[in-house]
Parts: sequence; structure tokens; C-alpha cells
Amino acid sequence: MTVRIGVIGTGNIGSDHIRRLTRVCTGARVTAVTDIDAVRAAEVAAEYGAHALATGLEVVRHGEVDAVLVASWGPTHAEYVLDAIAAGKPVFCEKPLATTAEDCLRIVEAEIGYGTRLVQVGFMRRYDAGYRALRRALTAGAVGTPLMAHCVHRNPTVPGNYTSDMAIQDTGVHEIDVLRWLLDDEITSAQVLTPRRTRHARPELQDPQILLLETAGGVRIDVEIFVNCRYGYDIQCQIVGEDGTASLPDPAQPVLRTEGQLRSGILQDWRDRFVNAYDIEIQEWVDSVAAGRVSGPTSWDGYAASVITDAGVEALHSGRIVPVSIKDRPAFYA
Ligand code: NAD
Ligand code: ISE
Repeated sequence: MTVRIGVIGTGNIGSDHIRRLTRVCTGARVTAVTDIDAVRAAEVAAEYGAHALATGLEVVRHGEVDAVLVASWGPTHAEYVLDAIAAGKPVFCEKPLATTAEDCLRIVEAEIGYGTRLVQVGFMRRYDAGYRALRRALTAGAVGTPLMAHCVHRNPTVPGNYTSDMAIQDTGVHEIDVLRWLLDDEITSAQVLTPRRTRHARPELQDPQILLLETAGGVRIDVEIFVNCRYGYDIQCQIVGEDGTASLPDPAQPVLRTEGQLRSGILQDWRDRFVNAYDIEIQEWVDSVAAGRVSGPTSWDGYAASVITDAGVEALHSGRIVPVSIKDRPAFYA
């Protein structure tokens, strides 16, 4: 079976997913696209032989669209995900699921009302080989009960419209999701420490930040978020357990011995660092849609991430430890 996919948003990641669906994945075909930049949508549609439609709702309702991929700007996600649920079509939504916890809950309620899972959220780190190996080690008890986690999320630079809040909402959200999944534990409080600001960032941008999280099970997590680190895209994660530590491996790079030096490259971009994770994420989504069993990160994960990032942003502005109040998880998402 070929799953016919409609894509809303043909910017950076939307066009990359269209390329992936067409040239990397099997069992999928992009049949319709839209973007508020109609010229861009028309170009992409022409390149991939898809219909260029005027609105996201038209994409969702189109007769040649079996499933929808949402890759437009965050504030537009909730509307399109709700449209897809109303149409009974599976929908892959790039993070964030929605920009408010209330909208995430509306999606959760609509999906539960529909009766089976339709929504997958684009937390791609769960598909990265290194994180998957780390989770297997933790689940097997290789380092005993987790006590602490030390994480680093460094970008070389960020665009001019990047704000201090985005360090948590856009960047740290990946650690928030992947740590919930790795530890199989819920985050209960957030605090943000604000070190001296780098001279490489705009003065109004608080960069770096240290996000401190605590879980229900008592694990203490520190996440360094440093988005103007200059030297590369660097993702690190170490879980400290009672019996040892488990660390995320760096991506394999050749090690050069030359001119009196030992050298190894550092990737520069999140697209390169997680390219395999995106490929696996989207292929598994296509396969799950074809099989009629949507899996992967749920609407509930999208909701939980939203509540935790809200607490993080409040902590950044208040300087206080902010409790995270996530509702009880419905049995639907057990
Ligand atoms: P982008 O600005 O490059 O692309 C977004 C596109 O959506 C633009 O072309 C814009 O014109 C279009 N758009 C906006 N509103 C629309 C609407 N109502 N209908 C149709 N099109 C609309 O942004 P991006 O970097 O591609 O990010 C898109 C989303 O993907 C964001 O939510 C972002 O957080 C997420 N993202 C996820 C990852 C990841 O690692 N999972 C990485 C990057 C971006
Ligand atoms: C971006 O939106 C991403 O999702 C990247 O994975 C992350 O590294 C970057 O900081 C975000 O801005």
C-alpha cells in the first residue's frame, strides 16, 4: 500500500520531509502541499508532482490525502491537527504539538473522542540510534537506578529572531522529551540558572542557560543550553546511575592524525546530526499508518512537553523553582 501524504508547510523541515518521503522512504507519496508562501508551495509541488493547494484545511480534506504531515509554524499546528482528527486522518505534527497546554489538551480530548490514535509528534531523538542504545542500557539496568542526568545542547548560532524563551521552548524541549522517555519518569519541577552571557549573542538574549529539572522519582537533571557556542552542533547526555554511567555516543567521525595533531570533526547542524533519526522516524510513521496503528510520541507527550516548557519559561523569568502540574495520564495513552 502507498500512503498518500499531504504536507502543510514547505519551509526548512517541511521540504526536507517531502524529500525524505519521496526519495528515502518506501511506501509513501506526497500528493498535496500547501504553504502561506504560495510561490514556494507551487515550486515544491512542481518538483514532486503534487497538488499545490491554497490552505491546510484543503490539504487535510483532499481525496488523494490519506495522512497529513504538519510542518508549518508552531502557532498553526493545533488547528491543523484538530482538522485532521475531525477528518479521521493520521497526522504527524512537528514539535510543538501546540503552543499552549490548553490547545494540547484539546487535541488529546479530540483524539480520545475519535477512539484510536491518530497523532504522532515529531520528537525525533527517540529514533536516534545512540539514544535508543542508551535507553536499552537503562532499561536493562546496566547502570542501576538513575540518580542524575547531565545534558548539553549546543548550537553554533541561531537566527536573529531567536528569543531567550525559545532556548527552552524550541531547543531544550528536545531534552525534556527524550529524558521523560529515557528515564520513564515524569518531570515535576523546573528552574533556570542564567550564567554570564556570551558576547557572541545579541545582548538581549540570555545565552547560555542551565535548565534544572527534577523527576517524580527524584532524578536531578541539568541541561546546558548554549545556542551561540560557535564551534558546532553538540549534543551530549550522560545518565548517572547507582552502578555506573551511561553516555550518549558521539556520531562516528574519522579521527585524523596529521601535522602533529589528533583531529576529529564536529557536526555543524542539527539536520546532519539527526538525519538518520528523521529518516527512521518518518519511515516508521509511514509504516504505522499503512498498518493502521499509529505509534511514536503521543499527543500526551506533546501536552506534557508543553506544560514543562511553560514551567521552564516561567522559571527563567522569575528565577524561582516552578512546580510542573501535569494532569493524570488518561488510560488511552498508557
Ligand atoms: P520554516 O519557517 O522554515 O518553515 C515553516 C513554513 O510554514 C514556512 O514556509 C511558512 O511560510 C509556512 N507556514 C506558516 N504558517 C502556515 C500556514 N498557516 N499554512 C501553511 N504554511 C504555513 O520553519 P521550520 O524550521 O521548517 O520549522 C517548522 C516547524 O518544525 C516548527 O514548528 C519547528 O519547531 C519544527 N522543527 C522541528 C525540528 C526538529 O528537530 N524536530 C527542527 C526544526 C524545526
Ligand atoms: C530547532 O528548532 C531544532 O529543533 C533543533 O533540533 C535544535 O537543536 C535547535 O536549537 C532548534 O532551534
